[in-house]
Amino acid sequence: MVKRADFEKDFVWGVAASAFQTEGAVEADGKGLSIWDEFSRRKGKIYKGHAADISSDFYNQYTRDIALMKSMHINNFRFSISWSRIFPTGTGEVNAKGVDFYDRVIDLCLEMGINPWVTLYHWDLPLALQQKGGWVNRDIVDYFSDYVAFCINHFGDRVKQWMILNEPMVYTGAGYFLGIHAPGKRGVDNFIPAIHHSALSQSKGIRIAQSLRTGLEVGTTFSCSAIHPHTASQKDLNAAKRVDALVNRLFVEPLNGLGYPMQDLPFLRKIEKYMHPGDEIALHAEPDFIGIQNYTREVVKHSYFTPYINSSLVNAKNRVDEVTEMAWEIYPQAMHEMLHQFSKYKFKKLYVTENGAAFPDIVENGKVHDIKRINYLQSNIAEILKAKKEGVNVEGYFVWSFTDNFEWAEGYRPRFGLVHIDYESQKRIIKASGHWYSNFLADL
Ligand code: IFM
Repeated sequence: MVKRADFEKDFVWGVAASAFQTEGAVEADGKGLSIWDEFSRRKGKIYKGHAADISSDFYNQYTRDIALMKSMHINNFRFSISWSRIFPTGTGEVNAKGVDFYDRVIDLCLEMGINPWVTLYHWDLPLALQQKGGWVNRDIVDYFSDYVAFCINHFGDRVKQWMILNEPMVYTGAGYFLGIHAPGKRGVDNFIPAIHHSALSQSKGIRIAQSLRTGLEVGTTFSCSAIHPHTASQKDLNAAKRVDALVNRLFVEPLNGLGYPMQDLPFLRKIEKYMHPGDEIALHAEPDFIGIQNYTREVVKHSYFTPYINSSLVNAKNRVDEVTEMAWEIYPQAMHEMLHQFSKYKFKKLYVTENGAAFPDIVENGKVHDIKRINYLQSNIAEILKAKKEGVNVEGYFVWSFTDNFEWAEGYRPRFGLVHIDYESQKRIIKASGHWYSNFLADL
């Protein structure tokens, strides 16, 4: 069990969520459509055709949810702003009712003594911008910069912690290379420019936020997985190196001034076509923190037939007895490994801005006894403590997620919440893991 003395007094504990996954109300009060609204309505894209139109209804239930959060002693809430609620077509005229919604959420958090941590882009690009090419079109850097500036100017008097992007590797990879996430584009000709324009937007967004106001903590977040070779053969070791470059280094290294990891990933040379003079320098910024988001590890092997990376994953289901609802191995040591790996870049500080697990919930007599989630969270927190004791400058931890929500292409099947949602009635039940986290926070 982790005790207060184990952590510095000011370690940040919180929960995380995102706009598209929780808000519902996808066309309420002047909101414009996002790429996820469009993609999730396409046939065959989402598990059992689940729709996010209502989700956990945070747009209408936020007072209830924030009060519940408070009752659970949670003092830090990470959520995202939906760009198309603020700018329905991505640019131009502001939608006052959308702004008002986030004003109310932020003000209520502050009234309740909950610190709001805001992510500016958690994958729900305004559809109107995708119609102009989305992240493939370099103009996105300017559109995004304007949106960042608006949010910092308007909300920055009250919100002190900002994250520019959420997991750029995931939305560019799944959305612009594999086509399994919005906007459903495929291939390197989409992926490569989407990478470069996201990386530029990330560093420029950080600089804009830092220049518009003092006293903010401005960061950005990265998905990461420990990458281990299947065997000790040189081929598998090289495969692991390539996958690590793609999964863990692609976005953090240009931000850190190291450029793209082209040496370990030769296909990235294609990015040169999209580089303008000065871009190499522009990719570098000095965030006040970086957020790392780790859930598992991957085991990889050499694969002659996989284009670009000549590597493939060894399915966790074929390696271990138990996996989560996402088919991810439960491997808390990955958290420790990733904290050390990312601390090598010497950013000012690290936060674990997401970590959690999806397991099926069984509701019995109005209770959810999710012991597996409790074990998962406790063992991950123990790994963070270990890394911190070893000198890693990690300063906080956010559970993904506060409530169950819409898990992208997986729909509502995986449940990540500390709080169970009955999607029919919108009833909330604090799971055993939620009670455990609440007691843990109360004891600090
Ligand atoms: O639900 C997602 C979140 O949107 C981004 N990080 C991983 C989570 C679990 O898959």
